[in-house]
Amino acid sequence: MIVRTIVALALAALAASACTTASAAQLPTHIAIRIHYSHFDQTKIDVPMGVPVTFTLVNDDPIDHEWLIGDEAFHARHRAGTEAVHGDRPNEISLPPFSIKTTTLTFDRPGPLTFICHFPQHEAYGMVGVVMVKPG
Ligand SMILES: [Cu+2]
Repeated sequence: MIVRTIVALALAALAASACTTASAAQLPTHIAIRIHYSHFDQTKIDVPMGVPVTFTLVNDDPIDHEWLIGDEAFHARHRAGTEAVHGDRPNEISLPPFSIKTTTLTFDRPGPLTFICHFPQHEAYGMVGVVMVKPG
């Protein structure tokens, strides 16, 4: 009888957790992305809309990379190389070898954005990830 009660409690706990969907308020606002062997260690990240989200970008490679986040039109400009050299824009981060940089962005629209390293061949090699902005 005791065992049956414990099983019932465990099932109830499982059902309760399964019903809990992550609201935007519960999503992380501090995210670390590590680059190693020319890959991002996370490629699908959910973030909340309308609040500052801080990204810590760690380049563990002996070569340069970059972390550029935006929509398709933004990436099309970077692929074509018509965008100016990256300055201090918070969505365009240059990452020298073995560097760590932090940037904070507030996303004001829901939906997916892509982060890509636009160094030659890096996108094709797989340096691509998606940030999904979730409304609150
Ligand atoms: Cu790269």
